[in-house]
Amino acid sequence: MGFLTGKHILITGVANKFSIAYGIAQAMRRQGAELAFIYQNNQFKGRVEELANKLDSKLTFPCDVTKDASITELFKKLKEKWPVFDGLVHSIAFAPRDQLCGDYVNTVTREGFAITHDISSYSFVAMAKACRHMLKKKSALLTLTYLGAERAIPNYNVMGLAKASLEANVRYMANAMGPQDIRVNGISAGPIRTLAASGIKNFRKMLNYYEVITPICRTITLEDIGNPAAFLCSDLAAGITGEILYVDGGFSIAAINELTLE
Ligand code: 0WD
Repeated sequence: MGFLTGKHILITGVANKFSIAYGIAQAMRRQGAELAFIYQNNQFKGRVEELANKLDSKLTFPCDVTKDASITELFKKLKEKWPVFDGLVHSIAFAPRDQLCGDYVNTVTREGFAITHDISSYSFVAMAKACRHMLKKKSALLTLTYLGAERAIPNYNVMGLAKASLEANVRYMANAMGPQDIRVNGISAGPIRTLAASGIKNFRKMLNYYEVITPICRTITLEDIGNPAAFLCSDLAAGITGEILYVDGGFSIAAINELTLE
């Protein structure tokens, strides 16, 4: 018996075994959750089915979050298997590659701004809106954000603005859905080498710096994120909503440490 036994949770954002969403799904399964997954398009279908199987799930559905019709179709199909369910993990972000390098002011475009905000922030509330009627009492929604929402980080650029919007989304959604006994939270994760991260210029150098400056003197693992994600979606976290939980080894609270002085 784990603390998610009896909970049915939909996982988005699994691209491969390195995805944060897969680390979260593994942790949730360890705690007894039943899982369903989405894949963005046929390119990801086989891989997501394989990973879902490893976590004892046969439920995988296509969904492109840029399209309302695709979101509606997802929940129509899910409803045939799960008439009601207990939560959603939103682990989706996208910015055109040319937006993720160089001088922010020179590189940002109206189109790049719109796409990045649409996929990385609006999609969270779009999914909540579409499945609200299927969510049981004590459900929990969770998204993934990054420190670039609050601090200017080189090359993160317009994605930082989208993450700031996503964090505000968490607070407004928590306020709107709280009376329905649904909680909404975010995890601000330290950097992890994934497919999405590979689009950010100098990401590897950032990881090296991270190991030096972080209080726990190492980078974050998928398991480090998965366990608190499982907790936030469980009834153990019944009093927590509208919160951004930092799972970054303490990076965001540190300014300088002994190693940087050597
Ligand atoms: O260092 C990192 N990796 C951090 C990631 C630090 C802090 C936060 N995050 C966030 C990301 O911004 C994102 O919100 O965690 C979330 C998950 O990111 P990830 O696990 O790093 O990346 P990845 O394994 O690539 O999964 C994101 C997936 C997509 O993959 P690609 O790389 O192909 O864009 O989101 C999905 C897709 O599978 N996705 C979509 N799903 C449905 N419809 C869509 C879409 N339109 N676009 C992207």
